[in-house]
This record gives sequence, C-alpha cells and structure tokens, in this order.
Amino acid sequence: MTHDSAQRPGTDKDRQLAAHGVDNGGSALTTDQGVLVDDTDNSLTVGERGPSLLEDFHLREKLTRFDHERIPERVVHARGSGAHGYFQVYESLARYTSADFLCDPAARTPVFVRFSTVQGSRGSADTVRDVRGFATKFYTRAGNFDLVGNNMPVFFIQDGIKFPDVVHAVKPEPHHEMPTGASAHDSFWDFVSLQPETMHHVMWLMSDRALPRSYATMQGFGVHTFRLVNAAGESTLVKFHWTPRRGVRSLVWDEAQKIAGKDPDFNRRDLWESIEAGIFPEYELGLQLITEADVARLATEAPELDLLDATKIVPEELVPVTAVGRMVLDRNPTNFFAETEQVAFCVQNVVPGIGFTDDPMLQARLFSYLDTQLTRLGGPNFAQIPINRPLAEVNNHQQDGFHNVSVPAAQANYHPNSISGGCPVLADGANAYRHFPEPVEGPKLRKRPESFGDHHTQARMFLHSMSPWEREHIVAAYRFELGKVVRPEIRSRTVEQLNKIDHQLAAQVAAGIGVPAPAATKTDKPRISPRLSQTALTGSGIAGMRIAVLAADGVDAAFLAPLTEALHGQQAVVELLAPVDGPVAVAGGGELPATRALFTTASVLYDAVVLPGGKGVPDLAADGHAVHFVAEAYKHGKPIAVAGAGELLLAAAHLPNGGDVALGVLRHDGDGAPGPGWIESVLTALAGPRFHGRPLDQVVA
Ligand code: HDE
Repeated sequence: MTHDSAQRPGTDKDRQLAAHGVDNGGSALTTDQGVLVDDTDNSLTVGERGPSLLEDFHLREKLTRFDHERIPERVVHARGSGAHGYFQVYESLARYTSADFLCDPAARTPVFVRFSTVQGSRGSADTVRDVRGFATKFYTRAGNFDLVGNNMPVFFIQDGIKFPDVVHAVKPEPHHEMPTGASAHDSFWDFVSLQPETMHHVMWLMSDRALPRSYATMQGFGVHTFRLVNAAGESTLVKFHWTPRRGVRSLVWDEAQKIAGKDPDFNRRDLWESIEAGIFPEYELGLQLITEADVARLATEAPELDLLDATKIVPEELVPVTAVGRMVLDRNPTNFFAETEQVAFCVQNVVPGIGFTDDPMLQARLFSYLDTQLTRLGGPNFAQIPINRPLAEVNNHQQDGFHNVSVPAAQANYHPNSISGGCPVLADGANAYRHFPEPVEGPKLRKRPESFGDHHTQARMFLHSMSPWEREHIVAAYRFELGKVVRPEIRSRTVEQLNKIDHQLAAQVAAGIGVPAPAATKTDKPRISPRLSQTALTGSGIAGMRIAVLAADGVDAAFLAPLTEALHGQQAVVELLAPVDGPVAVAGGGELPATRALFTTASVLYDAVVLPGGKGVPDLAADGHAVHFVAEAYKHGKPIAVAGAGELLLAAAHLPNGGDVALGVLRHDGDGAPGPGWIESVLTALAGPRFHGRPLDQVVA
C-alpha cells in the first residue's frame, strides 16, 4: 500500500471491497481446493524423462485456469484505466432533485471512474486521436448511479440504431484488421462523408480535445439531456459537465504519435503515478439546468438544436453551467482485472431523482449496456462482482444463473408471498424509483425528426470559437486523416461536406489533400461560444506537470535548488536526466542522483525542459539525443528555462531566432540561484497554454 492510500480514511466502498480482498502474504501455496502444494515447477511423470500423468490435478488445474484467464474485451472503449475517489455536492440540490447524493452536502459518495479510448483494443496506445470515455459509478446510499460520459459533449450519430454502423466504420477494417487506434482510414471517412450528422462530433475529433495531455486535464460530459425530478415530482432537464480543476490541456499531434511509441501507457501511467504521489485529479460537476422557460427560449435563440439530439450542445452562453460539486480521485485500484476490467457501467443505473429523456441515443443505450455485460462478464450476475455491487442493500427474487455467489436463505422466491412474511416487501413509494410520468402520444414511426436536420451550424460554431492555433490544428488534422484515405471520392465527398460548414476550412483542407477546391459558398454568420475554446478552460496551477532537467557532471545545483523547490511546492514532478544513470557531480562538490538516463526517455514525455549551467553542458551540446530533446520541446510549444552555460545546449538545437524569449524560452543570466521573480515567470509560463505561436518550419525534430 502506498503512503497516500495508507493515510486515506477509506470509504464504505473501500471497506466493502476489502471484505473480498485476498492477501497471500505469509501463506503457503495451495490448489483451488485449498490443498497444500510443495512443487509447482515439475509435472507428475513416469520416471524423470517419462510421459506426464493425467492424474496430475495440479498441472491440469494450473493450465486450465491459465487457459481461461481472458474475457472478451469491451466492444468499444476496450482500453481504459480506473481510479477510486469520492464526490461531494456543495449545497443541497433538493429544489431540483430528490437524488440523495445531490442533496446532502455532508455526504461523500464513493465513486469509481474509468477513462478510456474508444477505437483501439485493450493493448492499444493511450495517445491516439480518439474520443475519451469518462464513466463514473457513484455508489450512493440509494443505489448505483452510472454517469457514462465522454470527453466531448456531442456524439457522432443521432439514433442508437446507427451505433453498429459508426463503430464498424471506425474500427479496424474487417479484411485486414487495420488500423489500430486510428480513425484515419477509408471506412471511417466513407461513413462520415455519407452521414452528415457526424459533422459536429468529427470537428471535435479533429481538434486537440482528441489528444488529452492527461485524464486529469480533460472535461467530461453526460452528452444527452437527462432529467432531474424533485420530491414534489417536478422535472428539470439537465446536462452534466465535468470540468477538470487543472484546466483542459492537450498534446499536439506530432507529440501524441511519438508518445504512442515511447510510452503507450502515457495517460494510464500519469493517472497511476499522480495518485500514488498524492497529486489527486479533481473535477467539478456542473449542471446546465434547463427549465420550461429555457426550452421555449432555446427554440428561438438556437433553432438549430433539439434537446433530444445528441449531436448538439446547449451553448453555455444560453444556459450557464452551474457548479454543484466536486469529485476527487484519490486511490488506485488494487487489482486491474478485478476492478477496472470487471467494472460494468450501465446507463440504466439511475437513482430516484434522476431520469431519462426520449433522446433516441439514450434510449438505445438503456438497452445496450446491460446486454453487452452478459457476454463480457459471462452472465446476469455481474452486479454481484465486488466493484459493481451497490452499497445500498439488494433484495429481490432474481436468482441463479452463471457465477451467482449469493446464498439466498428465504424459502419464498416470488412475490407476493406469505412464507417469507411477504419479504422483500414493496418499498415505500416516496423513496422508490418512479419513472417521470411524461405524457406521450403519437403514431408509431420510423422517421428522423425534422428538428434533427441541421448538421452544420454547430460545427461552424465550434470552428469559429477556436483560437487561431486551435483552428490551425484542426485544419492539419483533417489533412492528415484524409491524406491517409486512399479513395479520392471519399476525400472529395468529405470536402463537400466541410464546405457546408465553412468554405475557408474546406478550401484549406482540399489544398492539403490534392482535391480540387470546392465552389465558394456563403454560410450563415456563426455564433461564437467562447467556452468551446480550450484557451478559456485554463485551470489552477501546475500540479502533475513533468519537468525535465538536462544535467551532466558539474551541474549548477545552486541554480536548480530554488527552482526545484518552487516546482515541488506546486506539486509538479521534476526529473533530473543525465547522460547515464547514477549520481551527477555538482559544481563546487557533492552530487545529485539522476532520476533516469536521458536515453531511456524522451522530450515528448515532459511538459517543460530546464537547461542549467555547468561544466558538462558542452558534452550535452554534443549529444544528439540531448539536442533533439530541446528542439522537440520547442517544436511542441513547451516552456524552456535556460541558465548560464545551458545556452550552449540551446544554441546547438538551432532554434529559429535562437529561441525567442517572448515565446516561452526563459533565460536566466549567469549561474547561481535565480530570484523569486524569475522563478515566478517559469511557473507562469508552465501554468499558461503552450507557446503555439513559435515559428516551426525550420525546427529539425
Ligand atoms: Fe457507449 N458503449 N454506446 N457511449 N460507452 C459501451 O458498454 C453504446 C455512447 C461510453 O469504461 C459498451 O460496457 C451504444 C455515448 C463509455 O466501461 C456498449 C451507443 C457515450 C463506455 C456501448 C453508445 C458513450 C461505453 C461497450 C449509442 C457518451 C465505456 C462496453 C446508442 C455519452 C464504459 C460496455 C467503461 C461503452 C454501447 C453511445 C460512452 C457496447 C449502443 C453517446 C464511456 O454497451
């Protein structure tokens, strides 16, 4: 157990899980039947070199158990990482909902969160261009509530009946099972170009939001419009938002691709190591509360959107996001398979006070999640698996089936009964789940509503709400993705679709992928929604950021000490990288331990670089790996702090204009301790957005 987990008070869910814990410490090896085993290295044979005996139950059991270790991976979101934590509401929301965990500010509700990519298989890289899952299981006193969201507020399609189509299109192609962890292939763009409802979400996918720097720096959204219902039975429509305390931060595409090779576990490692180090990811829960009056107003102010259409957002300028509580992730799972793999999120898991709407995506999801667990977890008893068990009591007549572990004592397994005193009795109506009695009527139809018909207005709003560098990255992403598409007609058809969003975008993309520019079109003046740009979503501080210090023998420790102290003080991670592992001699005597050797790591794995002075700098300036490290950090917009002879290494990287002070290259003249003002400027550069304005054309990295 880690230092931080050990100090953590522990939630009711921790205690429930611990009751299922198995600790082999101090024990002797046994079979599954508890029979002691004194040799697990040699099969039972006739003579030393003779045939193996069928009688060897230990051999057979060991191999059988191994042969059946794998379960099917999730059909989507197979690659994921989980963490435990808690949620606490700031003030009672009883005015809107009877949900117990949203009404009691004193209650710390245990949660388990699983973050994921969508396209790739379980062993695929973390930093691919993809949507990220952000699924939260709240173990409330009134039962489990699963908020199964994504890091983007919209979805590719409007009706769940299209889900198999969009997933088949984006997954590796059926004939050769390629590509892994990528949407840059013909079948995805074929589907996109033929199904214009994908336009808005694809724009998000082409933005840097598809490349989160860490799970702690990405948003989460419930996507659909849900419903809150208060004790009086009054309903308010709601959209759920998670906002990371540390702000939204993204990688850049070149960096993301390189990380996929250097450390395919990049996001998983970051989550794990942060929690182990006590740097807990934190998110604020926000609600867009949409009253009847808002619904009427939106009909005129935002006619492009229908609240039941999952390809649209409600712009925050029209309905603000109210911060209602916070979630802290403060414990790593004990066992990956038992918890992160076996956790079964089900959209239908709601508690009294939270309800659904008729969004056809949401309705389809109400079926699909339970259904998929039947295959994935091997039967209907998956809610008995410790990570899925509610804290609330479970009493009903559901029974038997594969993998049942409960031992029901009652003799009556039906309702009504008198044999077991009528138990379990029907609950008091005031506390029971009640479906909101929304009146509905109409003919049965298989028809997309006309109000779902605008596929371009909000994509345009997103594009025009971007800062210049975000927009540049979007253009580059379309060019990259379509540049990988082999069939020219798919490229052209996509450009035609983009032209309906924005002519300039379509022309820029067309120019990069060798298709003719589309005819000029005039599109409506877009609404600007400033909160769509990640530049508006800066967080507080630099917690969890990773700073590389490139050091060789003779390093100026007097310079490093106060800087490192200030960085540690803000929960940043500082690593001393040296040409080889082991101690690094310090100017004036003494030594510092290298965190790791430079050649075992890479610039793309850090958020900033420090180049201290020292007599060993000329050696680093002659080391291609070190020089590349600096040039790449520059290319990816990361702050670079330089002191004294560290300038030699910077010069060796041949940066445009020698590296520009205005663009995040922070120079400290001479050796020795920097003053607080200079240290502050480093902290400010780190906390801000990356320096995307740098001239990159001539950077060799
Ligand atoms: Fe999912 N989705 N989904 N999805 N989804 C699954 O359930 C599905 C959708 C999301 O960490 C599957 O347990 C349908 C939207 C997350 O375990 C499956 C439709 C959103 C996760 C499934 C959608 C999501 C899943 C696969 C269209 C964001 C990972 C394994 C109607 C709001 C949860 C599983 C985890 C997983 C079906 C659309 C989020 C097959 C049919 C929209 C975060 O049941």
